[in-house]
Amino acid sequence: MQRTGESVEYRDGYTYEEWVHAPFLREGRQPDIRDPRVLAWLIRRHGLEMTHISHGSHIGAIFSVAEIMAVLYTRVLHFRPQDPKWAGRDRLILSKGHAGAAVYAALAENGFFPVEELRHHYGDGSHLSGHVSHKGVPGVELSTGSLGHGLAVGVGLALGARMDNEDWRTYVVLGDGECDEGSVWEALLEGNQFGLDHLIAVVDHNHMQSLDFCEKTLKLEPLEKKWEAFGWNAQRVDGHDTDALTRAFQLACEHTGGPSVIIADTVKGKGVSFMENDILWHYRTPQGEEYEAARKELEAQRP
Ligand SMILES: Cc1ncc(C[n+]2csc(CCOP(=O)(O)OP(=O)(O)O)c2C)c(N)n1
Repeated sequence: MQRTGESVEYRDGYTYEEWVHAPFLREGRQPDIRDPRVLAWLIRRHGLEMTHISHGSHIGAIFSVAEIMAVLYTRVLHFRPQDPKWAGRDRLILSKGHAGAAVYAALAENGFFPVEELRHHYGDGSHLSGHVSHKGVPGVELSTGSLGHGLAVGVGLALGARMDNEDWRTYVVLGDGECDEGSVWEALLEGNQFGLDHLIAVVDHNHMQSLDFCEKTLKLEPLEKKWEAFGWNAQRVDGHDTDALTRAFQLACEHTGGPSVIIADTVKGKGVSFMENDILWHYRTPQGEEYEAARKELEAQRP
């Protein structure tokens, strides 16, 4: 990382980390990041603050994937923050790379780099680019942002692990609009052909893409049946239910003989009433009264 993550005042006498953690600190406790509901809340709260500071986009996409990322980082992935390149780690690719703030937040909260770094997201001199980047950011496996490539890389990683008799798994998180890309379906064919049972995909199925609903753009339903037809073991779950997601990952890990997908039904903008299911919040940045209203709503929901 280029910056040092120095603790300086950010707002109202708080450092950036204290400002985001404030609802917990006011109660005399620290957030328990091993609880997926707490980590999901932190991902949303950082996502709001980071897009607010940077005037960045994609808050709706960050909010829809929060529980998926939180369950991965609390219940599923094997990783070592002090040894990010540990050979036995599971590999995670966020193929919908525009939601990179969700990964950065999860990594910082888990100690891969200082939480204070998050305030420089999208800023000059920071490695925390808007679309997720592995350059200079410990814990990120692959830079993404051009949609449709993550699953093919995931196939290659899973195949390589198999050839090396390695036991780690590869996880790839895609958007549903991203599934419009033909390259996704080529990767599905390959994952099936090679019988990659250590490859698990998750589709953040928020039913929206950048400018409209998926079904009004390019019809995807019945999505799990399409993945099944391509030979994948498919499950469909509530993508905001951390217990349901945990169980789905367990079942996917137990499946042998071929790859698995979890189609996670989610809500774009989940967590802030006026952002939910409103396509405006794909690109709109939270500022002024909208930022304050969103912050109050999130703070009222802290677990
Ligand atoms: C190859 C490519 N084409 C277009 C874009 C522009 N783009 C950025 S986000 C987005 C919508 C993605 O929708 P979805 O995969 O459903 O993700 P969501 O934001 O809904 O989570 C598009 C089209 C891109 N990043 N890459």
